[in-house]
Amino acid sequence: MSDKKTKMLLSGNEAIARGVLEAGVDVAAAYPGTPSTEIMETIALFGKETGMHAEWSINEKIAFEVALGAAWSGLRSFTVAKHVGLNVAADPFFTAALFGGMKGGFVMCIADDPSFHSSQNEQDTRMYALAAHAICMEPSTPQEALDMVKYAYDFSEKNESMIIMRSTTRLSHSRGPVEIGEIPAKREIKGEFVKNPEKFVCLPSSARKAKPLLLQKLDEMKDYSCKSKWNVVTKGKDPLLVITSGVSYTYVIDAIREMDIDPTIYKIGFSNPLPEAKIIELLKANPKCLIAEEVEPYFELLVKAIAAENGIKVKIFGRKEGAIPISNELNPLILKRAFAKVMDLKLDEHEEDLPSQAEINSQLPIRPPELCPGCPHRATFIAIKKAAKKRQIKPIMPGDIGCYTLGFMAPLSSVDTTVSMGSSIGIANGLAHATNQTIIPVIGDSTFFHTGIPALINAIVNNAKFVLVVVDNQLTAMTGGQPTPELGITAFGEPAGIVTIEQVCKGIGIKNLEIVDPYDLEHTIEVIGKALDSGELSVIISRRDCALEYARVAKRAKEKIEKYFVDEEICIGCRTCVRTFACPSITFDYEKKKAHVDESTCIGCGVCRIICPYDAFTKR
Ligand SMILES: Cc1ncc(C[n+]2csc(CCOP(=O)(O)OP(=O)(O)O)c2C)c(N)n1
Ligand code: SF4
Ligand code: SF4
Repeated sequence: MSDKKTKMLLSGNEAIARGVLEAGVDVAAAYPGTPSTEIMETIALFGKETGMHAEWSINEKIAFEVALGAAWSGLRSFTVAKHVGLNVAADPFFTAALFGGMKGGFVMCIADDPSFHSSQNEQDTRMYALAAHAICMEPSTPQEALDMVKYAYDFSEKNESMIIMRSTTRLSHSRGPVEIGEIPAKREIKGEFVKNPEKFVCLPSSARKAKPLLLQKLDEMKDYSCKSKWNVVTKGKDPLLVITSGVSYTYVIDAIREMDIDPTIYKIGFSNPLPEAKIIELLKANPKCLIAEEVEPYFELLVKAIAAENGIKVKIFGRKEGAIPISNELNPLILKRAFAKVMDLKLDEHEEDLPSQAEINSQLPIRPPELCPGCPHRATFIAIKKAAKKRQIKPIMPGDIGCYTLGFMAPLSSVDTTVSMGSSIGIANGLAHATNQTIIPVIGDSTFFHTGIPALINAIVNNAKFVLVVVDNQLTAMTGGQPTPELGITAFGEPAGIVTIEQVCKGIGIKNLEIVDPYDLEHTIEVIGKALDSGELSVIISRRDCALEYARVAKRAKEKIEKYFVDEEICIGCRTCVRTFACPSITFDYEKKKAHVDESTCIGCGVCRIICPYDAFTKR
């Protein structure tokens, strides 16, 4: 990125990162999660030159607290997470919103994921803002994202409040032209924490005083919200008001252009507190109101309440009412259909009949995600299955969130539950007490550090017995390979302290602890078997680099990877490799009745050699 005032094509995430850098943020902390990850990655790429501190924290709660500590020390601070990350940070978030006291601006960016593109749920961060009485802003375009972030820092400092910057997948990941500004020159970080127990020791007695002050502040901000440049009315001639925000606004614009209609549009950048007086004025001037928003009917519920409280006779349409589907993200066609319904218009026939996204998806060939060729997780799952089968055990395997979640798919069929990060071990605790079944929770290394450790301690102190398998590929693979505590590398790529999983396990008193290499399948099966036989709480760290990362590193170093191939003289066509193991590099030629290895994707892990009962796989 250059410092000159010039236009660049930036994604929403890059624009938010650029806004953070231009705002002169001194401390930024995050835990990765799609669709937000690139924000911190971009800050880490360019932030070092500014003298700022940027870090991948162990989880979102800690990232939030790192930023809060900095803001309370008078520094501009930033934290970012995906929507479910706010659940992890919710405890300090609610209290920080109540007490404020941010002398340095504090912006928390949360990226929601309408349509569940890469998430287990579709929660709406504006609901959190409402519940915590926190200020929430929503940009619509990458340009607005950059400008709004910079503005938010001034606003945060003026009010000593935290600002939520809400993005969604489409804004985060789509690109647009952005006029960029200057990034402040390199500087020393020099904040100072000034003691103020009334403000920073958040006790019931001070909370009781803080709450009415916060509510009053938010109430006063409603007027400000009415005048804010981020809440924009575009007057139209048609007797319809559209209230919208974020990326939905851009779909509204597309839809009205294509339909040649002219409603009044109220684009809201301040989602909390709402510009109530302006909404009342606009509702009174229009007989109908369509609300276009993602994800929940947040505006719809509040606007309906405002209309009812003020006795305004206006028909309000939206997601709850049914003009717009209640779930999944919007697009211009969904809005055209909504406009047609609300304004009693006819769409072109083909638009009336166009299949929905769900209908289109059901017509497409299914391309489920799968573990990469040579992924060590596959070998670990196979080892668990083989060890259990030998003992005629059908274990229950609470899983977790990471690449290894894909272990739920056939033929591995090895993940029985997935809820939230860290919950494999938590649920294993419950299952261990509730059943007589054999419990084998499986968790990734990043997830172990994120929220797995307390649940493992819980097992020790409550006598829960299970065999925990930590699939340790030495990075956070699912979100693109961010470092874990075992790597000893900061977000800037500088050397840092190391914490290993075995250190943690030994430290908390795990007695049965083993480290295995899943590519050494036979040894791994043996070790898992012994742990199962012991009936004790055991931890097995199954450690081997992520295969994708291994291939990347080898490519960069111009190292040749030795591939495997199938010796057709030996292969008898039993299909054990494709049926039970399913490495995507292995296919089966039904004419020849022989297995085949795609050498372009094979990473030479050699596990297929052990799987094949006839030893048909061999090195090229
Ligand atoms: C609370 C929360 N934060 C972030 C994410 C995004 N995310 C999904 S899996 C994952 C970590 C995966 O790393 P690891 O456990 O090491 O497994 P791997 O993908 O490397 O196999 C992250 C950060 C999430 N789903 N939930
Ligand atoms: S990215 Fe790494 S951990 Fe994830 S599936 Fe591929 S090889 Fe396995
Ligand atoms: S060696 Fe075998 S199991 Fe490993 S990637 Fe190649 S084909 Fe797949």
